[in-house]
Amino acid sequence: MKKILFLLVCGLFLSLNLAIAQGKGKKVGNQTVEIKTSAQCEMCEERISKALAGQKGVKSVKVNLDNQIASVTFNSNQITADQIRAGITKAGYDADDKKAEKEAYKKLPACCKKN
Ligand SMILES: [Cu+2]
Repeated sequence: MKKILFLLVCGLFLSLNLAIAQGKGKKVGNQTVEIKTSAQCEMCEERISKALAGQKGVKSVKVNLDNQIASVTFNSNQITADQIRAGITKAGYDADDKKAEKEAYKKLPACCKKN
């Protein structure tokens, strides 16, 4: 009986370790994050793309103007999703719950400001 219990505990421990290892594995490498922005037009799209393309670790940026979602693929070893959001706010746009930096927002052309 004790032997069975011991094996059971061992098995549980092993699968737990495996799950943790897999979780860690997922964090490494390229990831895509979807960020809700306040982009209004193609100029906004370009501005956000340029701002993010200049950040180390950012692989690609796509801004969907229909829903204002920026899909950003990045290397999580080099940059975090929060750093990407910060890059968007620095360009003058909202990024999820983070508000655009006021100074950058003021510099945007009138057509790019929020209605
Ligand atoms: Cu615009």
